[in-house]
Amino acid sequence: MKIENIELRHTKMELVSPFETSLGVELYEEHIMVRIDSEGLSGWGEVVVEPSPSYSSETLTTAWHVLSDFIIPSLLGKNFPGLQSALNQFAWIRGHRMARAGVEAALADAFAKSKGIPLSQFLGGTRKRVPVGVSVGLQASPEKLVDVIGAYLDDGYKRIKIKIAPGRDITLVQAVRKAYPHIILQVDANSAFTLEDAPMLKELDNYNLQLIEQPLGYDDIFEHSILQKQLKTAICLDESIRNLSDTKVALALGSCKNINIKPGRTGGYTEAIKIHDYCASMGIPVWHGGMDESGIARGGNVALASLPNFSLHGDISASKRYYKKDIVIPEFSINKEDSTMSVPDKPGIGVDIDFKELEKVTVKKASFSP
Ligand code: OSB
Ligand code: MG
Repeated sequence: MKIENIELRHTKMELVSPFETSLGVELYEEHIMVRIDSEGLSGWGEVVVEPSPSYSSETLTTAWHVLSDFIIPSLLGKNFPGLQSALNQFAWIRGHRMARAGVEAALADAFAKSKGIPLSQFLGGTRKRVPVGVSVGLQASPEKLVDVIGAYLDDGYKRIKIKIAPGRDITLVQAVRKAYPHIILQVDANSAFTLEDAPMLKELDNYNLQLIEQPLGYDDIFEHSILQKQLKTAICLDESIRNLSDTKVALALGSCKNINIKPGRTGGYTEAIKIHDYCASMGIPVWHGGMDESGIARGGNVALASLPNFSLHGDISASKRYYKKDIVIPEFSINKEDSTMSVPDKPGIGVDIDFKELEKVTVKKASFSP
């Protein structure tokens, strides 16, 4: 496949409601869309970075820089027999995993389309539907949180994740459990706590949570192993797991019992699949995380989540849970009867780009040719 042209778009899409976590409040999602043109087709990817280095150390500006000055020049005008040979061109770059993942996504979409197969099949996926849930941000009050969750349950989501933060932890879990004693419930702290909070975290054992996501430091693995020994509830790592090596350390130390896999965080599908496969070999279930993506990345997420060990419900929700209007056709929706999302069966990411809508949300555009 010959890489003829690459286009970057900085996009800004308004969320249907503010998304608050222990890291701050988001009103908009600003990501970078990557389009790779090759032999009459286009592959699409999304760099799931944020404007500020809060969830990850990358920013919109660092990603734009690394893409335009290093990754894109390494690919332009070259001909690649397969995905790995293209990835090898920029494998020397350290870090910048979200930037790399957006390009790997666009390349994988292009290769799958050139073969005429769905991305799911290209990545080794085996399922037609993947179990999904919803990630609910911090709300103004516990009562409001209960109401917001009620609306998502009505929409068909059978797994609810709530964000917690210091001072907004046990009280929220108590309120939600009282209102909904039997739902699959899990919490995500985004690294807001320390080992000094162990007594409160131990109390969470009383609420039948599916898991506690990333309670401690964003780059910690060791202290999570100390905490996990004190808890009955499974710890799930998100931020701490960048690659297969981190996964091996975390499982060897007993730092977690589940892993949230996001291709943006791991530097792309290839590393994500290595983590998935290793976890499968160790009997550790994984699930697919989310970064409030547009439909472009969502198509990739659903495809990746169709691999067999993504057995827990993912943070993969319908387009309308995030945006009034998505930039793909058709938009993503869920199957209410079983809280799943259907894996598209058209070639590549399996959805078309809504160019009119994409143009509306584009803040800045750049085109690169050999
Ligand atoms: O920690 O899982 C997280 C969104 C942005 C950054 C980090 C996280 C999240 C979410 C949203 O929880 C998941 C989604 O896309 O629905
Ligand atoms: Mg998380």
